[in-house]
Amino acid sequence: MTIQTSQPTSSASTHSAQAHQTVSPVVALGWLHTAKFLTTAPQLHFLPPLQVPEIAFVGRSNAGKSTCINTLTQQKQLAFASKKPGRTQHINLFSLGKQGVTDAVLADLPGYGYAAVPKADKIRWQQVMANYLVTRENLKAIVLMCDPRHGLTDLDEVLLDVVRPRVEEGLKFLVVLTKADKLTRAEQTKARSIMKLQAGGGEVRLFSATKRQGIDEVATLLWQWAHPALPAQAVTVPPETPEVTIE
Ligand SMILES: Nc1nc2c(ncn2[C@@H]2O[C@H](COP(=O)(O)OP(=O)(O)OP(=O)(O)O)[C@@H](O)[C@H]2O)c(=O)[nH]1
Ligand SMILES: [Mg+2]
Repeated sequence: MTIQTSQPTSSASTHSAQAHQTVSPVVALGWLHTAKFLTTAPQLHFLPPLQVPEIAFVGRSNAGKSTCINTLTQQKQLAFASKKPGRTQHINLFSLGKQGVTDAVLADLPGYGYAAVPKADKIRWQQVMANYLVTRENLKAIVLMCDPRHGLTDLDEVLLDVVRPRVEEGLKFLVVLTKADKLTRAEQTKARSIMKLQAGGGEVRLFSATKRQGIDEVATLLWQWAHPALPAQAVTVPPETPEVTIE
């Protein structure tokens, strides 16, 4: 007679539960609210090399990047937001993590496309940003802020081309349609569908800092990207179920 011993909970099944774990917006926002200023750099080589996941906010000048960071982190002046385009001129890093242990970083990048910036400065900045997006090793996700009243600009398209190879290799990508409060419900739905087609498989979310729309959704997504489930190779394969033979 062959008796199958009772199966212990295998680590493989634990892992598959983790891979689909969801997080409540309360946890995701609690994590974002721990944000602290870390450092600022005018150029890529001044940025410290980091091991933790980095999430970069990019987009045209005045799109609402700094405001979005302040809203998600619930801090009025963490990132410099301003009516005057071109307010952010450095790469600013903010650390995140409970109990003082940094487990991710947000990066606020200067916007592009502001007409009043001298051409030489524009070109210099485009090079800094392209370099950052292509070579920053711990870059885990890009959040492209886009005002749906303008849609993707030529420079947004250039950025998409620059990051496409990394997105194909697994870099996470989210288009945040900002200032959704300026659109009617129908316009919001339409803008979202159009962007979904243009985002090349990336995520799309509507967002409004003034109406506090989309905050939970964006926070949850960023938390999940910064806290991925264990990679498959970290899972120990359970021993085969032993068989006990009784003569
Ligand atoms: N109505 C509305 N206005 C917003 C929203 N988010 C940002 N703004 C306004 O848009 C302007 C630009 O916001 P910023 O956050 O400074 O934009 P930015 O993308 O960081 O700009 P740069 O630093 O120049 O690249 C400010 O006047 C904000 O108050 C929003 O959700 N709704
Ligand atoms: Mg800014």
